[in-house]
Amino acid sequence: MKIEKITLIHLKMPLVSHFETSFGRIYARESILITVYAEGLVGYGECAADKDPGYAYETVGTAWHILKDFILLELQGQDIKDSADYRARVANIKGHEMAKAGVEMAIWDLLGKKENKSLQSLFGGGKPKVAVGVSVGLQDTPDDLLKVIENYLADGYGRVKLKIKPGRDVGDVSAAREAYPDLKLQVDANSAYTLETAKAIQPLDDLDLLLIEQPLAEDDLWDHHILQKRFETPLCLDESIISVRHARQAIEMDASRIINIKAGRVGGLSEAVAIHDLCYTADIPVWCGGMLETGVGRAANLALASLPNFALPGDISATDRYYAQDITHERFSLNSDSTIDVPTAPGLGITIDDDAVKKFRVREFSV
Ligand code: OSB
Ligand code: MG
Repeated sequence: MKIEKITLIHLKMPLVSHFETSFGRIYARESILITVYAEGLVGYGECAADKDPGYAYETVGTAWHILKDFILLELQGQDIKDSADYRARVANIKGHEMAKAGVEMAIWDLLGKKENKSLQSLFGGGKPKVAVGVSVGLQDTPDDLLKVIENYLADGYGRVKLKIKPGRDVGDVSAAREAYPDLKLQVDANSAYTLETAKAIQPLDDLDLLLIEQPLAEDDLWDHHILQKRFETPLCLDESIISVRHARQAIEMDASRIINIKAGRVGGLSEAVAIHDLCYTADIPVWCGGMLETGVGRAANLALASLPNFALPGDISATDRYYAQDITHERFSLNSDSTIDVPTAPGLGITIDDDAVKKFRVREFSV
């Protein structure tokens, strides 16, 4: 596909409610919408990097720089065959997986449109709908937390993930478990602990949790292995897994008995599918993580999560949970069985609301 033009649009979209994790609170989500024009077709991608380097070192600012000054220059006027071809062309750029993944998503969207196939069918995913849950941010008090959970359960979510941090862990999670003895519950620390401070969360092991996500630092694979020996509850890595290689090493080390897959974090959908395949062979269940995506990234997550080894509910909630107004015409809604339908139209299966993009646009760049 001969690339004719690429546009970057930095967006800032208000969230319906603030989202707080161990690394901070946000009221709006910033991201980059990438539009690639080729052969009369238009492909869309979303760069998952956030405004601040709290979850990962990448930010909207670093991604903008890497896209504008490196990745786009590699692609301008080039004939790109597919995702593998694209990845080969950006292989000499170290790191910056979220920047790379944003463009790769647009290439998948173009490929699907060209071949008249949905992303789901290009990936070989079978499920018409995928099981989803909701990721609940830190609240001001345990009472507020119970109220928020109650509302999400009323919406129909069948699985809840609670964000934790030192001092806001065993108390909050015990309160939730006491109120909802049968709830599918899991926690995410976003790397807020060390082997030493993680002694405080040992009681979580008795709360019947599905998993404990990323308790230690992203570069602490070995310490996760040591921590796993203290827990019956499976540890699940998010930030630490940035490639198939990391996934293999974490599995061999028994540092991660379940893996959270996010295409943005691992450099794109192809790498995400490869991690899925590796875990399938290794008998390690996976689930699809989320990054408060717009409808663009949400559509990609749904296609990815339709692969067979996505055995646990994903952090892919309905559009309403995040945005009163989204940049896609399509809004994703929750079915009564805590699932969301996988898009079936060609490519990502979404269309862009240009007025919404204009409204949320911070800056724009084209080559
Ligand atoms: O760690 O999974 C995470 C959001 C932004 C950055 C990191 C994470 C998250 C979430 C929200 O937990 C998941 C979602 O609903 O999109
Ligand atoms: Mg996480």
